[in-house]
Amino acid sequence: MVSSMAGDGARPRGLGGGEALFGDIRRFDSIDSTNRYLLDEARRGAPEGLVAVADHQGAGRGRLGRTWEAPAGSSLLASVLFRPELDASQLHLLTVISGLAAADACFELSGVMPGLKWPNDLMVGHRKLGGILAEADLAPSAVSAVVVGIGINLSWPGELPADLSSTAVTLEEASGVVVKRDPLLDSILSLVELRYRRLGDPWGRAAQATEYKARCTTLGQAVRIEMADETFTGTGADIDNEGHLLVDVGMCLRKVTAGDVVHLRPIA
Ligand code: BT5
Repeated sequence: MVSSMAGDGARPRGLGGGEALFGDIRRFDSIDSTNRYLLDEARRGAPEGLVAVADHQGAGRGRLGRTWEAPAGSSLLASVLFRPELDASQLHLLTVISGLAAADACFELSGVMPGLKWPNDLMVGHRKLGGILAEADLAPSAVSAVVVGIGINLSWPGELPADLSSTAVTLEEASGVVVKRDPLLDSILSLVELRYRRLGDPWGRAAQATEYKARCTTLGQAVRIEMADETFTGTGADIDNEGHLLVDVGMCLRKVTAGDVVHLRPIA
């Protein structure tokens, strides 16, 4: 159910006083998935910049068919629609800039700066604070739309579910600060807009990837890479200009464009 919509003259102002790119925000009390909603809207022709945010998702999605769990009102659950002029090989940069923006916004409002674990996690220590899910709607010859969903745990009403209690964390637990969803969303949207505009030229793309590289906690770590058809180990070595991970496997660097990364702790 849509509980309210911006767009009737109440659109937020963007950078430099212009109209904000992400000014049309659709708010839901409950929905299956904000990513699913925006992908459907994109197929119906919705313009770039549409945002969906929900108090609760009945079928919140993670990557690879996994689920994102969050009690009603506990989290930021939001998605944004991009229609990027990027090659398919550059699309991971949308996850990169969203992670950088989300981490900066968490720091601004709570004082805690989450770490960025490749490819899509916001971490506090070894526990997951948030995750990013980019899903593309590919037209025959080009990328027509990419929806980037962001889930961040703010304050849970009770105990974390048993399956998450050792792996997840909330921003309140990490910082002692109760961060409200809407100011966090506003901050993320304006920071993502700034970064997204910089993706339009090669220098801007390289600069974003370089910043991500400087902040990515996967580099220098012993890692296990889990892909659909293969698992291997190595050391996180570098991030290329498209935001992909390069893993040192001894004889060479292997590029990883998609997959799960497990940070292996050294054996004491
Ligand atoms: C992600 O997937 O981390 C992407 C999460 C994206 C969620 C947002 S919410 C708004 C938008 N709409 C959607 O439907 N989704 C997006 P992945 O890397 O595959 O991680 C998923 C795994 O994280 C699960 O299998 C659990 O182990 C764990 N997990 C689930 N809920 C969690 C939570 N609230 N906090 C921490 N970990 C969680």
